[in-house]
Amino acid sequence: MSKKYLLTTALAYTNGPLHLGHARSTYIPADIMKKYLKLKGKDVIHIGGTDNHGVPITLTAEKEGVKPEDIVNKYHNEIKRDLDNLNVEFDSYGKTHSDIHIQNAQEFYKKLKENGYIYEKEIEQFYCPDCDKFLADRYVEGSCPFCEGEARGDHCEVCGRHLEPIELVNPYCIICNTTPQLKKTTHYFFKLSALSDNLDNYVKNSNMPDHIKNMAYSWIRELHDWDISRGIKWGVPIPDDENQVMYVWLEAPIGYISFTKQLGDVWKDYWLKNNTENHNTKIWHFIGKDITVHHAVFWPGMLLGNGEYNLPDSVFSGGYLTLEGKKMSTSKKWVVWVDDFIKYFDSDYLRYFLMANAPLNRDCDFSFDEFQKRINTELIAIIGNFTHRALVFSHRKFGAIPIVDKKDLKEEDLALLNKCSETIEKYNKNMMDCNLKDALVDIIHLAKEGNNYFQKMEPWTVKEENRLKEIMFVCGVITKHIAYLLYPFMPNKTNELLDLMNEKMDLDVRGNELKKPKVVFSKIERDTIEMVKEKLLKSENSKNTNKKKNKKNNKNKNKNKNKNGEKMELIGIDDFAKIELKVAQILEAEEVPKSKKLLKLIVDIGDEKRQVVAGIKGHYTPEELIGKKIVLVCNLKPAKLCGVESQGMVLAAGDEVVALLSPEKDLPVGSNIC
Ligand code: B3M
Ligand code: ZN
Repeated sequence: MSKKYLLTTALAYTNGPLHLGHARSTYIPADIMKKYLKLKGKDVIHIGGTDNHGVPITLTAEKEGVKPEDIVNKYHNEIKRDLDNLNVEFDSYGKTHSDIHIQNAQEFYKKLKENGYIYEKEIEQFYCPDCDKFLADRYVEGSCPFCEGEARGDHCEVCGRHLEPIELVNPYCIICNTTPQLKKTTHYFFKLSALSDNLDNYVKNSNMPDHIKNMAYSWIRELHDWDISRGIKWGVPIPDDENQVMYVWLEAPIGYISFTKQLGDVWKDYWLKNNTENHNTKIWHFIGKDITVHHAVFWPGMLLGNGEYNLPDSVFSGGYLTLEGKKMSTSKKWVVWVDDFIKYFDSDYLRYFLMANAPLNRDCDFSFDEFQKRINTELIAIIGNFTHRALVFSHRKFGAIPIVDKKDLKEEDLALLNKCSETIEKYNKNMMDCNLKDALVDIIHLAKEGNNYFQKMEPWTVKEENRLKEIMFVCGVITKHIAYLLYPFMPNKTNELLDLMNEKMDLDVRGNELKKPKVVFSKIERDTIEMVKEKLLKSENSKNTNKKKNKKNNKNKNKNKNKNGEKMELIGIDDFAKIELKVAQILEAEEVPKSKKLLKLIVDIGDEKRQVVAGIKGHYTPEELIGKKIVLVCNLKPAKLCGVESQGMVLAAGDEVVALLSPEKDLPVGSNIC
């Protein structure tokens, strides 16, 4: 059965331009895959665009005093400019704020409704009496119930946990600072929970990498129905309800289909189940790892509920990129924008470095020193060195890559040509598994072999012309292989190389006249790196920006950010001694109503009993907690979480798997920990 590949990249929010993190996690890997498949003669298209709805965009517009459309258009253009500069090619690139998408998303919704997957339900939501409006997630902020850090309605900035607005401690409306009230309103829900068996089955049969499958299974086990409407104006209107728009995460992925539709009728050959019976469509989503659940569970759930479309075959999620060892932060200006970077360096160098640095699914760091080192010691010293020497020597001696009869080649020549075939085999396997770093290593190894061969053959000492021709033929073949295999990663440089060789992008060597060689891979100088660092690394970390001034109740925010890779703030033993830790025993445990994560515990700390609220629901059942000995922070100021008072904090560790800390030996309740 023939295959068609449809690659998509996450639709960037039109809320800012692209930075190196976006480039690394999503756009560069997808483009490499697209170029690779195309070069192999496959039917492949890359679909992308921008995500124009959602509350952050309306907030930016409000802050700047302009219409959301203005923000959208500005950043849509900037994002596309950045992608063009990175050489990321699309077959169709769209906007979610477009007629084709709005219509398509509404049709999709109607079909979900027709199939019985949408229902209405009354919920309680924060409402600001001053602004007279319901506050969608991001319009309310407060403190995180888990770490007390500064948190937005849907997410804690400090510990990174997903939150529901009503879980916030001391919530306030971000427009006017008023404390919001809970008020009843009717929302639309998507019956995701009804699809859990189908989803489980789908994930099992998909080709997602194992780590993604495992994440998906754990989410599927805890599937809730999904609140998919918002009482705001900016977005795709819910059909037949003028007061609500679709939650942005419901409509945005439908954009993958809408933007394929921009290509005309061929869209059906990629998406429609009925049209693709005679071929196999591989839909591959490239995304950043923070949106894995949306692509591996929610979106396939929507497609299953709709029933008309093919489901994704795989999801490739790129890890986070830190900058010089610290978490990137656009608000603190600790970020390198693509547009700034490419003023100083060829985008090919960035593509190379970001893929060579670490496997795609791992987090990794961008540092300018490391960038310079890797480019100079790998790319320049190995690949650049070999290809340059091969071309210079052949040009000087013969004016072309000499063509010889393979029958005459010596054993060492054939061994190296064999290496070429082995490299291609390994490289192809790595590319198809999206092991892009390993594929680059394959190319580096081949270039190393080339260097060794050149060194060993010492062509400059070879007098016999035929033998010299054979050696330079072998070097020419390797150069051609390097250019071809490296092309998806470095389209500019490899095209320059082929231009010097007067060759096409394939594996054959035709012996065409060589152009006068020039250095294709030029070194990055120390001075350049220092100058660029000076210009681009300007954090506002230490400055007290006035942005946060009018926020309430967050006095201690931002202190403990070291979890996220930022520099650890050192404390003295006196600071530590301020924290009173005790062994406590859990006497009672129950769920906190309306909260997805909280359990209410009654614990014994020896001389008194305390009520504490812990974010461990889903990781422990109330029953299994009774009797457990744990560690409690006893002198924390009491706080209300979801309306329930907590007089202390239970210590626990872990993200996906959460474990309570407990003394390793059976100690009496109330024992001090120091
Ligand atoms: N705009 C989030 C992001 O840019 C979101 C992706 C939508 S993909 C359908 O990471
Ligand atoms: Zn308000």
